[in-house]
Amino acid sequence: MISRRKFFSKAVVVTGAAALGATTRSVQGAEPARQTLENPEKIKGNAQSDHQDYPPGEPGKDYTPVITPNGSTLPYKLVGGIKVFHLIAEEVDHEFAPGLRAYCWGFNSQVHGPTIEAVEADRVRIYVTNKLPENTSIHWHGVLVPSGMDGVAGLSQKNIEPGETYRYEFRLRQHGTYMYHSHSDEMVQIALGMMGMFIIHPRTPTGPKADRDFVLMSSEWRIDVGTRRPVPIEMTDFNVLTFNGRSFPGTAPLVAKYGDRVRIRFGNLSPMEHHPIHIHGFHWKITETDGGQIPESAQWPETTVLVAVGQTRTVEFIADNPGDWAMHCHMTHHAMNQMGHKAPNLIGVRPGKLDKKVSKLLPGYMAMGESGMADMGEMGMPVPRNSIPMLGAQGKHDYIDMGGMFTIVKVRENLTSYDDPGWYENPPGTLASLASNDELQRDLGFVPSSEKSEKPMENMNMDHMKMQHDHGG
Ligand SMILES: [Cu+2]
Repeated sequence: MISRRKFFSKAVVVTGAAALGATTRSVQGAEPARQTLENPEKIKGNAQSDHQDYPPGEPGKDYTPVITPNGSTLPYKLVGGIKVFHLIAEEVDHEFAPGLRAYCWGFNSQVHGPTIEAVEADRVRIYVTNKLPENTSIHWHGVLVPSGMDGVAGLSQKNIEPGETYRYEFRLRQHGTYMYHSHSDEMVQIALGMMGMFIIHPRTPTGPKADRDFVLMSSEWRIDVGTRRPVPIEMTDFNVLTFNGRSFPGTAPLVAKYGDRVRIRFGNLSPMEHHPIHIHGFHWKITETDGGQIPESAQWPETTVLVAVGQTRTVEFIADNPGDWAMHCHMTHHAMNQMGHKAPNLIGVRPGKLDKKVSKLLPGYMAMGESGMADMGEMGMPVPRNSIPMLGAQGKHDYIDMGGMFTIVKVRENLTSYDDPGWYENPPGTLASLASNDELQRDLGFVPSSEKSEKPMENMNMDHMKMQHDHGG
């Protein structure tokens, strides 16, 4: 992109020219007056370049399409060189993971809505049909559009009433990772799922091409155990955490071939919380924010990227480490499934015969977590209908007691397709395993027992502490 200063100095010239042409155009209703100022890239070297149109970007030729795990890309139709999309806002009976469904609001029978994908300088026309029982409107989050296309109900446009279809139309003057969401009764409509991702590929790509280009949108929900409708007035205590509207084990794995350059575009439209997304097995670089590309020299290596509410962050890494790798929000309550959050803490408590006594009053009662809670999902504890408290999944080696905003990155050599390749076969000598007594005797000089250590303070430097006391007194 040309620098902002350069752009504005040229823009002054352009504005003069635009003002002359503006009257005719706005009378025709075809172009808003500011249209000439769109797409600073195009203005490069030619201030009169508004008519220098690019042909609509073609998938496979101008860009490699993105992959939305558990989701899809919104199809378009070309009409007179304009990409025409149609979003239908409607109620969706949505499955978060096997065992949990709820009536959400989404688009085109999906939660979240399908990913919109286009190319910089494309002209897009997006129809939005409202099949909800209340008003709505759509905001193109991070996309530079004329004010009247910004979708804030009341401020930028009229509400879209139930049954109505509105037309949004603008030229894409930037590239990067953006989002769309309802901007009418936001608290309810965002809590019920009305959002999606909006990807704009560069017209002239710079930097290495991604072999795998994934899109993951984070969100959070409050669904009380046994109910079928997310609670829109929840302010703090969310109990279902999702990537692309799914909780583990409902999340599809991200599959890559050994050596692939993997790009992941994260977006977060949770009502309230930021998510530090952590990957195992790799360091990634943050290559883009929702404000644009980061120059290579300034790209920041990390293993955890914080994606705040309303932000997008794009990361890239080379899949040079074969295996099954966890990728998840690192807030522990965001990588687990539905809990009441009101269970008493029984870790280390010996309930004795309490279980039996209580179960006379409450059939099916089971005290939780004397030695932790990891086994609750595995035991298949009886749970209310339509709920997934403590649900995890059987993994290759044991039960995986994770849930929520958790997924698996699967990297393999010799892949013939990107279908789920199953569990990773660990090469000999690369799997953590039970230590033998011989090994322990050889390396530690003794075999640790499971008995509680008798003198836990033994190794602490007590003299040092005592000295401090003496001086202090
Ligand atoms: Cu989180």
